[in-house]
Amino acid sequence: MSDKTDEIIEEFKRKLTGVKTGEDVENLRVEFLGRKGKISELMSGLKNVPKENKKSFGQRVNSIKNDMEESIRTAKEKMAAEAVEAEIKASEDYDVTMPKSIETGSYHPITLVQRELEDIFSSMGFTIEDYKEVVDDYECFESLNIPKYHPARDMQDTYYLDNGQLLKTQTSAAQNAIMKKYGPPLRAIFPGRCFRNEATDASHENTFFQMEGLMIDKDISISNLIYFMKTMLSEVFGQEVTVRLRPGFFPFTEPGFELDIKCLICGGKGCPSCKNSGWLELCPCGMVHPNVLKEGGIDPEEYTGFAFGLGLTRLAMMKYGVKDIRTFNSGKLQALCQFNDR
Ligand code: FA5
Repeated sequence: MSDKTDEIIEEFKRKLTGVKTGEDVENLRVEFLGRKGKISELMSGLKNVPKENKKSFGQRVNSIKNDMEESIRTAKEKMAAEAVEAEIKASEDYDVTMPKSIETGSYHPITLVQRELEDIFSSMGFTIEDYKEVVDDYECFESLNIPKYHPARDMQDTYYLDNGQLLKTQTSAAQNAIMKKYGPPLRAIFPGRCFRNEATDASHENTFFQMEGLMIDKDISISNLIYFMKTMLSEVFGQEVTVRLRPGFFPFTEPGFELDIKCLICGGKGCPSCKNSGWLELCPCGMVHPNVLKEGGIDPEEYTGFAFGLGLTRLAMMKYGVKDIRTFNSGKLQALCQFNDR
């Protein structure tokens, strides 16, 4: 029996030193420790061993089996570690200076300014609201003190749908719903896409973004409005920008203002982006008309408020120096993908 076991042990050792892969180790395990392996075969000789030697024979075979199992486990671990090391070495050959072959996406410049504004206003306690793009006449006009056949409707050439609804021409269309949702006091901004049947040019699109702001509380005055407008603009541009405030008419404000920004494309000299005026209408605003407050369920004797309708797309033009507003809807990736790292 001793010869036979020594022979098996020698053979196992010899073969173990020759293994090169995990598969070789597994084959070796099956050959010696498998169900029909050499150790099982050895164990089956137990029946021919004299009774008094059976115990020591069994112990010896078991000890050989345990040693072999241990050797196989160690060999497997070694192979796995070598595989990881080979992988690490291969990755060290990767050249980080090589040009990236995978193109990554980027945010649209309007999304970038919108997010920046959302951060600025939420830091001042404003909530951010989302609103529909398809609205009805009441939301877009009547609740804003613009009854049917009011001439102010002509300012916004509207896309009507067959069912009488319309594509939102202004983010002000959400004012009434937001007043009813929160009641006073409230501070909210609501960015959104607007649609007007416009003849397009360098500063006019038929599909553009606005961001409405609404603040209602006791004793809100025009100075509050001016403070928020100034803070917003200096944060967005990171520099003082020249603005002018002039009277403006909106049926839903009393009084109403036009806030213009000195054109940052031409520095105020006049160019196609500002229709050669040197100024760009950016953010009309005003104190909320008492009729609009009443329609929103708010008592105008107790509360006042301001609202503004920032031209988000025009703001993006000024911030990023984009000369023609139509670039934003053009789908030209070369133009639109360059603003992410700013
Ligand atoms: C309004 O839409 C009002 N709802 C704004 C408002 C809100 C006033 C709250 C008072 C209180 P207006 O039509 O002027 O106003 O548009 C607001 C801004 O949207 C403009 O100053 C401009 O920056 C932008 N805008 C308007 N029409 C277009 C267009 N066709 N293309 C690009 N931007 C536009």
